Amino acid sequence: AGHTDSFDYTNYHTLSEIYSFQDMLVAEKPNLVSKTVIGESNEGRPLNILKFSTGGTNRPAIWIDTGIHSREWVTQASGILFAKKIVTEYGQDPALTAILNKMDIFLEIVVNPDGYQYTHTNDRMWRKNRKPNPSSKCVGVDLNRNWNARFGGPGSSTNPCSNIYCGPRAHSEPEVASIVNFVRSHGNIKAFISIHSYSQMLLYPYGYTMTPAKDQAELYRVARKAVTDLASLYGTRYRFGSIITTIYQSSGGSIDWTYNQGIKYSYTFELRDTGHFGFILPANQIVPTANETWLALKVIMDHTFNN
Ligand code: ING
Ligand code: ZN
Repeated sequence: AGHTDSFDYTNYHTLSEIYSFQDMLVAEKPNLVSKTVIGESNEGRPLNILKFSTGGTNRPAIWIDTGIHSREWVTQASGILFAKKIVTEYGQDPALTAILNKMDIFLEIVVNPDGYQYTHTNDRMWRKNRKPNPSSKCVGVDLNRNWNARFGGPGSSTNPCSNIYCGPRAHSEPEVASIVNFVRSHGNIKAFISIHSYSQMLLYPYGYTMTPAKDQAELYRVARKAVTDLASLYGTRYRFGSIITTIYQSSGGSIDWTYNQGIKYSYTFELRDTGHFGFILPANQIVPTANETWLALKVIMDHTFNN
């Protein structure tokens, strides 16, 4: 077994390499990081989350997930870097230290492990999970259309062959249901941040309706500060706003569900780029992407901590 100091953060990694990274980090910092298996995927793979905590019981928490869509490789790669940054910055960075002295951070780096494996072995552009659909030759459910937030509505499809197929019913997929159960049973999650690529956007609810979220003014202000800090590092420009007005209408998405559960700071990122490389972002952009995104995440985490 290696050490996370010598992990190659500048390249994309296989699923088993990501699993061993997680175990290395836990072994190195057992007082700060632990791993919980919240369920298993359709094909039986573990759904791991990392918990960063300095103590307490059921502290207010921040949730971050990457890789709900398997082909968005810069997100899982950035998730690895966020995990490493949390352990190196704790005790060094005053803002993060203050946050972790009062709150926990949960990070699910590979929400869709079956899809991720499939992007390495069969189809680099695979988005959905790998659930066989009865009565169809097409495989997979879009895990970001499977949530109980106008499930099956506009911006999703009931056709199993579609890349935005919502699945047979809300929370039908174990990759989604395990997060739903976790969020419900935890009961004290204050921010829920789900990370996609690509488009360079920071989005907040709603995706299914033009009706503004009741906290829209605050969500807007925090997003503006987050994208400003993000751009301060390398000049990367992000658009921001509600999902429906900024990217497209979409029903059954995760942050619409978490927002309706009362998690006010529900955000989605669309990381680099704006389409030149798209999902096939060159590996030399992993570290800068994670670095700039981390600044935006800290704005959202800091605001959550102070409110
Ligand atoms: N984009 C997201 C998608 O699932 C999105 C956009 C975000 C929709 C949040 C709904 C809620 O289509 C990508 N790149 O997958
Ligand atoms: Zn996505």
